[in-house]
Amino acid sequence: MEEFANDNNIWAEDETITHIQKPRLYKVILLNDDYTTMDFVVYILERIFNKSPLEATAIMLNVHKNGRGVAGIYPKDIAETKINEVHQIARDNNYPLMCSLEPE
Ligand code: TYC
Repeated sequence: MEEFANDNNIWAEDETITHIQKPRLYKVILLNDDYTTMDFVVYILERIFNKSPLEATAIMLNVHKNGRGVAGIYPKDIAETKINEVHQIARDNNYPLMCSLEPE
C-alpha cells in the first residue's frame, strides 16, 4: 500500500490516518564525584555514549566543574540501559561514578 507521510501522520491510500507517537526523550545526567578518574569518565563517554575524544573530554570537564552534565538524550529504554551499563562498568572498576535520568 502506498503511504504519504508528514511529521505526525501517515495517509494511506484508503484515507485512514495513523497517528505516530514520537517517543518521549530523556537526558542521561552524569554526576561528579571525587574518586572516579577523568580518564575513566572520558572512556565511558566514548564507549557508552559514542562521543568523540574531543566531545567526551569537554563533557567530562563540564561535569567536573559544574557537578553534573548531559551525557546524551535517548528514548527511556535506551537511556535506562546505558545507565545500567555505566553503573556496572564503574562498579567492576571500583569507581562510584553515577548517572541519572531526567525528562527532556
Ligand atoms: N572529579 C573527578 C576527578 O577530579 C573527575 C570526574 C568527572 C568524576 C566527571 C566524575 O562524572 C564525573 N578525578
